[in-house]
Amino acid sequence: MGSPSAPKQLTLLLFFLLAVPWTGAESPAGGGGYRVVSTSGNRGHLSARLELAGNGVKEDLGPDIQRLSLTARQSSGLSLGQLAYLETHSRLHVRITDAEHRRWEVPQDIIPRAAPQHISLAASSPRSRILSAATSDLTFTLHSSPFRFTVSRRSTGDVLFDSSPTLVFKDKYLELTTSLPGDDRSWLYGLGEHTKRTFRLQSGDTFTLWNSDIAASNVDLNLYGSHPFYLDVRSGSGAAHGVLLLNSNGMDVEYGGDYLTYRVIGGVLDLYFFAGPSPLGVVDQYTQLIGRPAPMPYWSFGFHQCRYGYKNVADLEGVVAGYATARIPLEVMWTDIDYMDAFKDFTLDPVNFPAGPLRRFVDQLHRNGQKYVVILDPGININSTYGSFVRGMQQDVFLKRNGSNYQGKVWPGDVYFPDFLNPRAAEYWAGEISLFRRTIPVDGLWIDMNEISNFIDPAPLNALDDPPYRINNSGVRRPINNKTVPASAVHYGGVAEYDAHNMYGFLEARATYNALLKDTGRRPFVLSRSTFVGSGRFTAHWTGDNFATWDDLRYSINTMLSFGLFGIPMVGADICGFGGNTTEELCSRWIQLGAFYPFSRDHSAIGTVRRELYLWGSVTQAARKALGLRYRLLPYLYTLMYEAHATGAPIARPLFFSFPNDAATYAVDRQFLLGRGVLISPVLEPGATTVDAYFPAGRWFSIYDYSLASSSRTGHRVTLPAPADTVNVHVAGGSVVPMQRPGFTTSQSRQTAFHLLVALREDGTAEGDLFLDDGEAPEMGGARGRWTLVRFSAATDRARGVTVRSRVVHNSYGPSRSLVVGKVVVLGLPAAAGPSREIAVYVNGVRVKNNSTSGGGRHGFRRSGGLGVAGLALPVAGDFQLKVVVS
Ligand code: MIG
Repeated sequence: MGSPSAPKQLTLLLFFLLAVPWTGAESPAGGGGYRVVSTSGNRGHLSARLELAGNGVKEDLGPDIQRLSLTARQSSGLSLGQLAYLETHSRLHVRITDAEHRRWEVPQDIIPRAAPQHISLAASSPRSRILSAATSDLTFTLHSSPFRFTVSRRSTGDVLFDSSPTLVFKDKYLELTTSLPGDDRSWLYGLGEHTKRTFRLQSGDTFTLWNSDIAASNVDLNLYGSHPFYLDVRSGSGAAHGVLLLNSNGMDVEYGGDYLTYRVIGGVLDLYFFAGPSPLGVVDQYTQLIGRPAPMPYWSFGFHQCRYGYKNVADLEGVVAGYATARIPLEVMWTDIDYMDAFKDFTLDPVNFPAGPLRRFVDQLHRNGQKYVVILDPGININSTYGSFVRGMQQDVFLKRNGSNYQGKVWPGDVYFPDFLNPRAAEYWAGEISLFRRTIPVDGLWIDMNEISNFIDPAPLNALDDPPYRINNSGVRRPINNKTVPASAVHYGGVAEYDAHNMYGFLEARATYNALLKDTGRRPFVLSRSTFVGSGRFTAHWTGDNFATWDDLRYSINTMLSFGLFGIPMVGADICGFGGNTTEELCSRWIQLGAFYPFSRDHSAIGTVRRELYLWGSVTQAARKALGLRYRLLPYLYTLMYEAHATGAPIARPLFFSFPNDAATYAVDRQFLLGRGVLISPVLEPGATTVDAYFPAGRWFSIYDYSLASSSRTGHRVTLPAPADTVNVHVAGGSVVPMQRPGFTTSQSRQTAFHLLVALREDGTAEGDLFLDDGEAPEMGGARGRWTLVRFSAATDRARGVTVRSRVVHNSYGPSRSLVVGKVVVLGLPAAAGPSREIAVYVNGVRVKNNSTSGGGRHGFRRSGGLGVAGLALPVAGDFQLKVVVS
């Protein structure tokens, strides 16, 4: 733990500072602010008392709080229970709150973290101070009169955060501004959930965080989730850092290019700075605090088919048969609210989805190696003949207002909402899920409407319903009660909905995850629409109600990449578009992109044209090819899931994650990477037959024909052919990509031999990992889990040969011992002169017979220095050395 007393090499340097004037942009607030009246500190920890300076500001928003406390501390960012000790201190925590009264904060139970330190009253006189651990790259500087603080990066001298003296701290309004170096020097990403035209945050935008059932087809409005976290990349140094405001209250975050202003309607200013300096480092440090992404079952990486409006069991059966006939992989069949009896959770429509036929359908899916997922909404219909309602009343689990259960309206009519802050509600929910699973053994659950969505606008009851500062809800400063439960509703423990609102989806996801875990004993799969900081520990996410438009196809990349930053790597958008009538061409291009969403699901709205992938010839063709490639890449994708779970690394990543020093990658949001080195360059415009792709420095090989698409010392743009049936996918030099053969289901694919695609970088080397486990054990990796991790590496030698090595790092997954590598393809050898060269293959030093090819074969193979060795049977869970000599 990074407690201030533990690490020996921590040194706190205290300096007197000259008062440095704030250099940031003029804050819109003007005036106001605080001054430091006392400070104290010890190693790695600093406290200060602040007092209101002057007469206060913005009186219409309420009186200013007179006395504040500030604490700042450095830590290694290790989570509780971790034994390892980090040499570098990557996290800085700055907390400002009322010195005399407790205020609402995100509960420890939601984001476990070190308790705030008590402030010693025997403090020294006010002075400006620097908090700087010798091993940290982050330096905190406190300026006393007027109070402000800066966070700098020691190694580059960059000022990362520079607070304006115009801090405002009232009961229901907090305002904090930082200056930033400006558009071209500081690139910000994150602050969601919003649909954005670009992945990068645009100066002039305000990001409102207040969970809302607003369709994702709306650009720049507050949507379903709240993630007050941003990643900031400085183009001068290529260094990245992250900033989290850990606060669950509604807020507007205004980004002006050279400043960022938080306007928050409650809670405390609880800021965490993550030092990076690599983008992967930032996400690692961030997810150490908020929790690592939950492992997802292997099957959830298969293709999913859903629709709002499936009519009956026969309709579902027809869709499953349609995929089988068209030979398009289908892993998971879904059902929306249509299956319920009058939209009541845990019931079945007795006419269209009766228990017997539905159960037989699900059993058949399971025999096919396929899975079944259904939707749940939080609202429980008020109806004394409805078991789930009766039990909920008996157990008293519902959200209250004014002393009785709060009554809202959703699909089933009048409803009460389980109060997931109440531990009894989680038990109740688990009981209902378990009962339902006895009838229909669903494999996962989809939780929708959990913002909470309400079809009525609750009238204000007290001041919480109409706070003095109106956040920009829905883009037009709608009241915070708009289409949700009232802010004056009361949760377990007396917590106001005003404070807890943004956490409801998190809490429901946690309850649902725990319910599935308990009932099945297997790794849960939960898909939640609403999310908060840390939701990735329990759930996947889809981007909500997009529209079948080319714009929404494009914007889906921005949201997907943002959720990777938020620690929710299992994310995807509704393929072919949810609302509106899709077209054959749009659907084709959408499956070509969507086949590479970490979570790949086709979904559509009731009353729109059907869009199952077998319905149009060209879509079928595009789907077979793109999903075929996805399934070949399953071992790679699943290994990325392991990496995400172990380190927080997103599965789908922006290009700058692999190329942080190439400033030309910072604006790229029409392409993305899977992991470090698989580049997806989809078509995003109608009528296009080419795609304009950016290739960072190094070698890039086509994954289809192994041709070298780009090889350069600097990044550059290349126009690639993009015929209707093909999505461009390239592998970066330096990657070893483990693949298998495609199948109709992931379990079929998992039976096949591995194929290693070894793409050498210029110096003739490459590396890559392969993670294996049974795909459904609750734990992924870890001390008690059964898993195998193999590290592959390749290097060329002077004798025109190449050696591919595997090293088994961990090996407790028994079945991995019977799996073999059947084929190795190496790209990027010095070009072979002719197709008929002599090739000798040695396995662990012994020459073996095999089918090998150099040059010839596929188009482009020879020119890219390709060499293939097939007919191998190298046990994947044993170290091996494969040497190929070309003479
Ligand atoms: O009021 O369950 O975003 O995916 O199909 C609409 C019906 C409720 C919204 C979800 C969408 C789902 C739909 N739901």
